[in-house]
Amino acid sequence: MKVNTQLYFITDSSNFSEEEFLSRVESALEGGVTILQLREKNKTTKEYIDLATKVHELTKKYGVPLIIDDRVDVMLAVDAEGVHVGKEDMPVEVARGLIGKDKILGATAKTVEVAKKAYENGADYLGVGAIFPTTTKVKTILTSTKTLADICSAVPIPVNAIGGLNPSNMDVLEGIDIAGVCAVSAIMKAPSPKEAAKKMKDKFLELSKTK
Ligand code: TZP
Ligand code: MG
Repeated sequence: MKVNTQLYFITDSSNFSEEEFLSRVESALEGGVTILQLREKNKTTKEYIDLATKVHELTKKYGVPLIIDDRVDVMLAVDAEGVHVGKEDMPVEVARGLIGKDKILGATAKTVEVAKKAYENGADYLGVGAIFPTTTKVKTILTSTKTLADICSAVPIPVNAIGGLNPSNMDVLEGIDIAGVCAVSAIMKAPSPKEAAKKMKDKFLELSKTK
């Protein structure tokens, strides 16, 4: 499945009321997010499905694919466009078998070897990082821009950079053949998610021109 990952927004609902969270999600969508991942670590299955249903209403309004982090069951329950799996989640080939060929499957990769395997096993895109230290709650290690570039050369699918990225530090990505950038905090916690999303997308597009 071909997918536009130029501006990949990953949500984090912690510390927001549901109303504030949904309004921030919509603001980010107005700012030009091209793909959106709902990432919830502390919700019951019912709560995850309820929130995913509401977020899906918004993403559909903006024609943006909704990816569910980790949970194939939640993705199937709300008929979201895809699912993203990390190292400790369901293996890529198992997820692909469950979701079928028409859904989007994303995977995390921190080495060329893992990236190639994920591609061979059915991943449609890869997230690579953390490029910078992150304040978002996640088990991750730093990934060098050299590894990021090597992964881009090793697989034919879109590769996105992730981790601590914001428009003022994205210059380190210049010249690397990424398909897009991912962000949680830079958009989620911004005074205006719409403006933050716009700036991040503009910066990515400016960097892509120099390739
Ligand atoms: N995987 C690697 S870093 C990260 C994930 C989910 C979090 C990125 O969040 P932020 O706030 O954009 O640094
Ligand atoms: Mg995960």
